[in-house]
Amino acid sequence: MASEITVTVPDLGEFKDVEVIDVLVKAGDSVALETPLITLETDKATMDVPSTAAGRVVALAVKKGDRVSQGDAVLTLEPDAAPRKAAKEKPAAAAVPAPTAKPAAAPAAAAAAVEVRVPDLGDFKDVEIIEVLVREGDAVALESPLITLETEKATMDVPSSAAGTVRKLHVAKGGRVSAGDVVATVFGMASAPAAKAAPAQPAVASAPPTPAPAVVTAAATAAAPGTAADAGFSRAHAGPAVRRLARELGVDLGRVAGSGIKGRITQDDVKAFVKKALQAPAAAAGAGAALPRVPEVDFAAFGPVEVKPLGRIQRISGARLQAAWVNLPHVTQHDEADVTELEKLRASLKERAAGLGIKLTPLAFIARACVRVIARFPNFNCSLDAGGQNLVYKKYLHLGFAADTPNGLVVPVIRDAARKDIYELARDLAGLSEKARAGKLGAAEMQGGCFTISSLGGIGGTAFTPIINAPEVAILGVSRSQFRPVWQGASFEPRLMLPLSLSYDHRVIDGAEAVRFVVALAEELAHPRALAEAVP
Ligand code: CAO
Repeated sequence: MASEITVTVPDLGEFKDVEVIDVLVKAGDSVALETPLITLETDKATMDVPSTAAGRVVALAVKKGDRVSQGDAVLTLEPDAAPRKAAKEKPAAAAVPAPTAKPAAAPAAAAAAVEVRVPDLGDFKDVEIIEVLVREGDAVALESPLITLETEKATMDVPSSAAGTVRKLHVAKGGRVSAGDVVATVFGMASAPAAKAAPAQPAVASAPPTPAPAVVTAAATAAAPGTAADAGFSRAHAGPAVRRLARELGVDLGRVAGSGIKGRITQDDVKAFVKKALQAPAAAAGAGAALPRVPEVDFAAFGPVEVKPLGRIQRISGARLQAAWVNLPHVTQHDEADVTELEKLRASLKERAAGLGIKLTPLAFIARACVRVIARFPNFNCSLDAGGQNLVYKKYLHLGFAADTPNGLVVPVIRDAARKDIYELARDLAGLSEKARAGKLGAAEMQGGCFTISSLGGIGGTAFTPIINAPEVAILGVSRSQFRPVWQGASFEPRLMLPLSLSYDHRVIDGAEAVRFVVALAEELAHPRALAEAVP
């Protein structure tokens, strides 16, 4: 039996007495060369101490909360019967993550500025960077993931080919890269074989990036650029090993509560999150639960096909629509408003409005009616907070409206809609939809919405079930008005009837409240004089 070896803390640069914030193995565990054993945290960085040999852990010399310095024992290991060369050569030396690595500390490596490049990506070029995991000044260990790439087929991390400090980042989130592009300049220790083979080449060129499991791909896609989930993962207070585990299990770290020091997320937290998600019923588990998949079909087996990629807007809005559809218990309440008088009023005001360069469509009146009714039903202008335990009531009312554009569906937002009369609303509706169709809407013009109107009335339809623009709690769908015979107490009369479809989040709004809202809205539209009044 091979004799036991002690794995020690490597050169930590200027750091001493560094806190052990996570112990990643226990006695009896089998570990491979480079398996992270413990995680250390300085005030500047988090780093894993990897195993210097493959074998079985005999005893741990540290526990969570201890403080360690270079040379301190981490654990004793019974090496595998045929230990790898590296373990034999430096049985007690620890590999690596040194925030300011010193050349003398590791004989197999040389201190230098190492350009970490994108490795061979097979057939892929111009691949999108969906996450940047480090910042300039961060300490990274060898193999620490630096960025995450996403092709149509998989997500993959580009690992660091050196341990040291990130001196310069050459890429940004949303950018595109191909094999050989420089990702970062890391000052520290390049891995010896790579440095020898081709100093200017990516040290990981021979090691293809690790595609993440399919579930991670799905999660990454759902977290469209700039969404909360995506930002949550990047900002989560967690070390590289925990991030790796979360990515492997498809866990959005933004949703995991950290039990470690200063709220840091540990491996146990990630495991507990997964366990809870598996135990909870699918509906309650939210994003943690896997949805049954739609069967994959080889369409080409049945006839000729043409494949076109989804557009950017479709990809982003598709993911958001699906998130709202699966996370919010939607109910749609249908009703009709008698808009005969409203149409007469609109016809009488249309010309004057046209003189001011304003196209007075029914939507401006509907928007004004919504504003007036929302003022009486404040639940329609609130949102659940991220934890789902509190309602956030907004003291402002920005009104979104769905606009159909050649590139897909967008939702521009009319600021402070409650302060605007029908002419100002009509002007905003026309201006924003024109900008939307030209693809010129700024991000700020699509943010902060409180309630959305989706009007298909200009096209047709009798009713539909609009999807709530979460985290808003309700959306009004409008279909085409039509003259119909309506019983007026003594006879049928032709009345212009406007179909309304209100979808609401049943966690926040009760059915009775929803129908009261729609009835009040229909009343407003049926007696339109007040809608056309000036707004104080
Ligand atoms: N019933 C009958 N006619 C209606 C109507 C209704 N409910 N709503 C609008 N119209 C009429 C208008 O009066 C106008 O007719 P005139 O030119 O004779 O006055 C015509 O239909 C076209 O209106 P519009 O579309 O130019 O203007 P709008 O203010 O009604 O709508 C906008 C603007 C941006 C909402 C609309 O153009 C649009 O993009 N709608 C699609 C929204 C959408 O895709 N929703 C689905 C989201 S979920 O996939």
